[in-house]
Formats: sequence, structure tokens, C-alpha cells
Amino acid sequence: MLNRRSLLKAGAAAGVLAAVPVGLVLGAQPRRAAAATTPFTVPLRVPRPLRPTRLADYDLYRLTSREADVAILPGTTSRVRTLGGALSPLIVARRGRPVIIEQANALDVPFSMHLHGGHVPAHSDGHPDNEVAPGRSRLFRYPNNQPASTMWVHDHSHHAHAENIYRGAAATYVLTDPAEDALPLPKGQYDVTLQLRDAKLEDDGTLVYDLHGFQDRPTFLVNGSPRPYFEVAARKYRFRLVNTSNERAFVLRLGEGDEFTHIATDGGLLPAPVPSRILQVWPAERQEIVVDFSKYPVGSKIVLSTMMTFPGEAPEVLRFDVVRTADDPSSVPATLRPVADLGTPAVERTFAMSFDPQRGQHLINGKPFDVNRVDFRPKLGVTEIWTIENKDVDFTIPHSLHPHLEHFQVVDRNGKPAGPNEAGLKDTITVMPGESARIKIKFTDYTGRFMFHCHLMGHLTMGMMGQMEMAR
Ligand SMILES: [Cu+2]
Repeated sequence: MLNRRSLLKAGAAAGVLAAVPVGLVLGAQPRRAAAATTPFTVPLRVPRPLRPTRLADYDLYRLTSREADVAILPGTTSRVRTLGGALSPLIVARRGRPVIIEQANALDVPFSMHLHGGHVPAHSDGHPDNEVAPGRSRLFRYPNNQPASTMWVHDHSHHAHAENIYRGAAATYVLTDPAEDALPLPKGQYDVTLQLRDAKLEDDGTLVYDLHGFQDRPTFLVNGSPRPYFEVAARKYRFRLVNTSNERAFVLRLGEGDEFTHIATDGGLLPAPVPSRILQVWPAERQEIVVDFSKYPVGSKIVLSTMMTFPGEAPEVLRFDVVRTADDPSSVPATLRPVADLGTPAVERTFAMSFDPQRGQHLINGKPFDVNRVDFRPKLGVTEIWTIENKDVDFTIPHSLHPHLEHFQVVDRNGKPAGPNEAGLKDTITVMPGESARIKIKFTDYTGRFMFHCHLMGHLTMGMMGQMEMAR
């Protein structure tokens, strides 16, 4: 986790070129909740897993990217883009059993489906070369030969992706495996996926998009519900948080800073649980926690809020209403998953992330994305160390790096070893202005071209992406 100073900087830095006075970032927030955003009037939508066609060797899903009119604000409908007609659909897959998704594109823009966190062949990774044109369809094959984790599916077509994600086309993809099943963590109805995002909604329900409007998206949606409430039993729950926002970071706290248990990140379970009171969820990241509601009397209402807001925004994200007691056979074991051995690094690379105001572009190592350029060629099976440097001190812009195909380990931040909250596998790392981080990564199994990029969608749209070609 970042320290308090970094948090303040993060708060000041959450928007491109935005300098938010520190006093407005943490502490008392001006409340100006419009009728549209009155918190806790709508119940949380809890998605049920989509039903695949079960074939002998794989599960088949048909997911159409299309517009739909859905109820978000009470009494209105909102025209959104979806994967399959609803917001926040959920796919639950099993390690060792492949999933094939037939993706049909009924939008009037290109769509290229990407399983974020997926260890998948190049042809199924959502490379811009594999865009599905409007009216066409394509098969995406996900082998699911990787440890259990919470992933998500979104568009990766270059230029349309930011708007497609913002307008709602994002699915949660939970991969389970026997090792995780064997742990006594909360299961079934007590294991809940929470897609978090910001949005700008007019009172009539209209969802307003602007690539650079991230400071003006004051409503928070959880699984497509605006600042909802969720009725829980007085026992432990596992929450899988996925930040699908284009650029919004959530710095979450529960109640007045109550303790919860951090158990997993992008690539699945941490080596050991980490008692925590603050949880950062940066764009595209997944963070999983266990909350034990048995310490609250029935009738308690506990608010999950974000400590990083812009002036005029309300901090509330979600309220847990403890409405009943329940048996609780679950527990959080002292060890969760062994640390992965990614080997000894043989290759070093540096990624300097910067905004170029002259060109109006976001660059990696001084270059914007060019689909005709391969930036480097990793060898499969060779361990690499990457240094990610955020050069945007003057503009105070955070950047992240998300390499496709493989998870990585965070080695250190600014020379200091990564903390216990980053001791598991990650696939997206955010680095504050003027800071640096080192990661260890080893690509395996699949040759071909894969992307690496910043996951702040405005930056990505404005060039902050490159491609690597894997070779044996
Ligand atoms: Cu960036």
C-alpha cells in the first residue's frame, strides 16, 4: 500500500492536469447530492452467473455487444452498451475447462474482446488487429489454464475502447479451482462480485460520456446500481471488487475505518491474509476482501466510502445493512496460496510513462502506440525485470502498466520492498508521479503479439500503449 503522503499525491493526481487542493481530497466533503445520486435508495444488483452451453470439451457462451435500455436511476432508463443486454454480467469458469465465447458485435463501432488477466493465445487476446467489425462475430478461446482469480472482460478496439467500457460493456469473469475450493473462505451467496465505477447521469437517466470528463462523473455505480444498499447477514462475506472505471481510483474504507481482511489481488489469492483498514482499487485492478459482519448488531448500517473524491462529490459507494443472523462455517486461513516462483531475471527493461503537452499524447519511452511497430520481443520462459517510471511530476498524473498474457510480482516501489498487500500476483500496477516500481514477469506458452499499456483509458486512447511479440 502507498503511504499517506503518496495517497495525498494520488488524490491530487487522480485527474489529468488536475491539481485538487489536498484539503478537499481527504476529510470533510461538501455534500451536494442531487436527487439522481441520493445514496442507498436502490438495492445492490447481484449478478447470477450466465448459463453457458455445456459441450464435451468446453463451455460456450454467446455474448453480443449491443445497446440496451436499462434501469439505473429509479423511474428512468439509461441507454448503455452491454455484453449480452445487462450491466455487470458474470461468467464463472473452472480451471482446466476452456471457455469459448462467440462475440457478436451489434454496436456501430468496432469491438475487440479482451479477458483482462487471462493467460490466452494471441488470437483470442483482443488485439486491435482482431477487431470485430459492426455486424460481424468472432470466437474467443480462453483455455483457463491458470490459478483461480477474478478477471474481467472488456473491449480493446483502439479508440472505441474507452467509450465502450464507460457506456457499460464490461463482464466479470471469475475463475475457480480446486485449491481455492479447499479453503474455508465464504462461498455461494456469501461470495459476491462488485464492479465499481463512476458515471455521469442526468436526472432523466442519460449516461453522459466525454473522454476527458473524468472529474465530472460524480455518481458511483456498483454492479450498475447507483450507490446501492446491500442487505447482509451477520457473518463473513467475500467481496471481489473490480474497478471498471475509465480513470477513477477508489480508496475505500468501511464505516469509520473498521478492519477487514485483504485476501486477493489481480492474479488471485495473496500468500497470506492482510488485516486492512484502507483498500486502494485503481482502474482495472481487482481487490478481494473478507468482511466479518458478525461484529455488528443486526440493524447496523455500515457505509463503504472512498477517501478520494473531487470537490462536490459525495464519498459514499455502498451501504451494508445487517438484517439477520446466520451460521458461519467460513474462516480465513493463515496461509492462502504459496508465492509463485518466477525464477531469476535475465532481462531488464524500462518503461518511462509521460504526457507530452506539445503532441497532446501519452507516451511510453517517448513513443505513442503504432500498430506497425513491435517494441520488444520477449522469449518465452525467460524471467524479466521491468522498471516502470512515472515521469509526470509537473502534471501530477498517475499512470499504470498492464502487460497482457502474464501476471507479475511487484518487487519494489521506489527501492523499498513491496508490502504484504502486493505480495501476490498482479497484472496492473499504478505508479504515482515521480515514483517508480519494479516488477518481475515471465511470459509463457503463447507466441505472437500482445499489448502492454496504461489502463487509464484516456491515456491509452491518447497513445500510451505498445506491443510485444513473444518468441520461443
Ligand atoms: Cu497513464
